[in-house]
Amino acid sequence: MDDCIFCRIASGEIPSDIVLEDGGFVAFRDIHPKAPQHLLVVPRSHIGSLNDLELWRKGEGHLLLQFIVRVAERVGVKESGYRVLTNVGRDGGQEVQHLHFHILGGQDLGDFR
Ligand code: DGP
Repeated sequence: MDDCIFCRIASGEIPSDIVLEDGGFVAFRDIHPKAPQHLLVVPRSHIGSLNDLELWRKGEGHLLLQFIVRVAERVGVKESGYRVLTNVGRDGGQEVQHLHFHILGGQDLGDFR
């Protein structure tokens, strides 16, 4: 989608601090980090949110989870621990309408949300 900021980041049209990418997914640093390590993982293809799961190919969710673990390893939080979350819709506080998963770590997150 031309006007989707995360599509444009995933395609490389807009520069970002990419830490890992493959054919399906891209991980880059959040512009407003809420933890020492704060990454966003997005699918390259435009999917609005977790609610649009019907757009996923079979097995893509598993690939996504594997990718998230690889990102955690890449930024050095795999063993110390991290949090993965996705915001959905208005009440979930979703600001960008392209499915993305936050990976937060690098400190004791406690009950941080
Ligand atoms: P959410 O509330 O889950 O939709 O969070 C969107 C996140 O995306 C928010 O933490 C800030 C981040 N963000 C928004 N625009 C950009 C951008 O242009 N570049 C980067 N790196 N992050 C962005």
